Amino acid sequence: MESAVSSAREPELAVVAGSLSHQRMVEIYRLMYLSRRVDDREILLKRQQKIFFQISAAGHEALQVAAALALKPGYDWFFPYYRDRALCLALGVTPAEMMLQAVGAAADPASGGRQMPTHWSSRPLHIVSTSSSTTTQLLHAVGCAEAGRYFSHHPEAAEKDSRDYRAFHDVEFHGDEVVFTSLGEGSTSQGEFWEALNTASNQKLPVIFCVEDNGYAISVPVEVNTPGGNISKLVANFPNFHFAEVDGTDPEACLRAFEAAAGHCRAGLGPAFVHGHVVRPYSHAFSDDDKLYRCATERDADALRDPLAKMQMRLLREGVLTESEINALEQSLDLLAAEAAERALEAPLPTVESITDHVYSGDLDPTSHDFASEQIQEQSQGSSLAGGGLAGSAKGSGPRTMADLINACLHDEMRHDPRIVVYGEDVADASRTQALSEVEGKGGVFKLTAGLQTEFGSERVFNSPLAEANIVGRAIGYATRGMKPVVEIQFFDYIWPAMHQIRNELALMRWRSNGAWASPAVLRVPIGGYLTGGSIYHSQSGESIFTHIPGLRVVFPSNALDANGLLRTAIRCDDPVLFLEHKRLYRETYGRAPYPGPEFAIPFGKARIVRPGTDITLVTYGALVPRAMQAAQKAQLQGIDVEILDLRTLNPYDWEAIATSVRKTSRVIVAHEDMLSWGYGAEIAARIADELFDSLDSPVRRIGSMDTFVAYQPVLEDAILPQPETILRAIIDLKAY
Ligand SMILES: Cc1ncc(C[n+]2csc(CCOP(=O)(O)OP(=O)(O)O)c2C)c(N)n1
Ligand SMILES: [Mg+2]
Repeated sequence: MESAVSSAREPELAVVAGSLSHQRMVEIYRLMYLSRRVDDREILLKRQQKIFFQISAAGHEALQVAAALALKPGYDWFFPYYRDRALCLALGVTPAEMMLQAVGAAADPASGGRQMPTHWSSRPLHIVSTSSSTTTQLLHAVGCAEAGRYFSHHPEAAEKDSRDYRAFHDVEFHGDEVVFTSLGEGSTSQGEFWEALNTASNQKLPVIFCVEDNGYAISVPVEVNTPGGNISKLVANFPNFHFAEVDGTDPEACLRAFEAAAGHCRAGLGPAFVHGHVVRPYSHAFSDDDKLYRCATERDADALRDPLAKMQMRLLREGVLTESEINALEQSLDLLAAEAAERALEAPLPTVESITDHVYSGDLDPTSHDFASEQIQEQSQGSSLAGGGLAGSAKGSGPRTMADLINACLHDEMRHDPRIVVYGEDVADASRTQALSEVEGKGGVFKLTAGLQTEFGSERVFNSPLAEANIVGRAIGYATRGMKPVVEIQFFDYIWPAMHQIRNELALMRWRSNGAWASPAVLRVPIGGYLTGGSIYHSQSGESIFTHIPGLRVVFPSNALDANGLLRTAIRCDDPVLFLEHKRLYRETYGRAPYPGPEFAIPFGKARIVRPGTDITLVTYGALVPRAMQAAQKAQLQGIDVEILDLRTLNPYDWEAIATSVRKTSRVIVAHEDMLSWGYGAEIAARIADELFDSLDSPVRRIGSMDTFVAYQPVLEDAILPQPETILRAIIDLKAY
């Protein structure tokens, strides 16, 4: 964006060893003061109701400016949190750009009017879009650092490829880059804080974690969040870290701390943890009043530590600037902030028509013909199944299971695309590589990733910690750097710890950054019941919870060939995909198919007519497809001709196919394994009733499981889940209506 006011950051300044040069001190004060004045200007606008939210960096400026000055914007990477105005100013975000976000202007370069002020994003400066969610950004930082390391080990992976998502992702990397991420001390209570430290420590990643400790999380004092009241003491035993605990109101101490931290990271020694004690003179946010929960003596003591006042005193005391020089500098910065606000208030607003821009990729449409190569190809030479892949069952020609063809697709795509990494719980053949030569290998609890580590190495295929948010959060970091993480959540039943990352981060990255960033990761997730003994925690469905998330593609194949072709599209497209694999179908006789070759792809949003018919349309997917087939065959004996549509992808879904079939049959059942109430079928049924009312000869019928969880005892499981007989009864009923 052309900004009206130029960057606040001056060219690199030399640091006099041991002490700050006068020039450096003035620069630090300039940035700290400007940050405070932009906050003050925003507070004024908020009082005038010209902006709609305000949260400030007041009291944190010294720590933040020091961090920025120790690092390199556009070279290093940044995952800040909402208080980091001084950091971002010092990195090069302009006051004008900040004000454009505050008013919600179309030209707001961070989000186009979609995010609150101080929700940072800048591609040129390498500031990756962050959310309001405390702590999620730390795992993105970890994935980002892993991606940077990967590209520096495999520079060839940075090459573009016009055939897939790679065409739209420029890759930049430097061998000694550092990733910076920050959070408040209260946010260290989040599990994802510990999950991020875990991986950064274990993998010696060049991540600087900066805790800006102002002693409060809104109204909650530090000792409530942190046992003992000091986070540095709790994290001190993580291996490979460089630790620093500093007075965060002293810019010189902070600068030294960040320089040492960056040095540790750039040297490849591991991550760093900088804990700065700061103050919070402006309450938590505009809407908060800390007089309600802090006593006066405490607030007065804080006021004495205000970094801005302290730095001003230092400039005077050390003869760096005279009082009149300070006044002149401050006036020029006041003007800068005021001008930025005035211009922003005149800026055009986003159009209502633009609201749906960037929910999904506008560049690469996974429903397009480019992804249609559905004709089965002859088994090609050197096919995936000949080498690597599943042992035994996968070898030789002939029909293959869904498990085989998913595994084959992973092998093919990893050969085709060096940007793919595969990780998750137990997905490696063996974490201890010395064991690999002696053992067959695990390759996933369902063996879907078998042989991948053996063929592609431990840098591309590895086990994650047992932490689902860690898996998805890191995938987001990888994907924002242009890589393609294809990760596994071991069971759908355990996806919930990652829900925050999926709903608030993965699916939102493109929309909230107005198209600047994207995180097109693939999450492979075994789902569903009919396992006989799977019980509550290995049988859950729940796909409608995910189809209710804009920005996320949801795929649910019912047979081997579809799984192969749809997984290829999921990997090659540029949107995040939840790829649901029904565990019961992995090795079924139903739906086996020959290996279709390494280029076989199926577009999203195209249903398959599994069985043509004239009397009733049965819309379904997943494990209900074979059960619907059984029911339809029995119905045929009674003279009822059922047409079965397998949706194959749930978001997007093939409305045209549904409408065409319903217009022909005039009767429709929507059937799924998931619970009936508020399920996926409710949406489809409502739309049919709404748009196809005139074509219907009977009500729209739904089939789903009972509104309960799946029990262990098979008698109960059978009663809870829909069976072929349940479907047959509904068919007969509806025909008679
Ligand atoms: C996951 C999550 N839970 C709750 C909130 C609401 N919230 C916003 S800021 C905040 C307090 C954060 O305190 P701290 O981490 O100390 O940072 P500070 O604001 O003090 O800099 C809370 C609870 C949120 N944004 N995200
Ligand atoms: Mg705090």
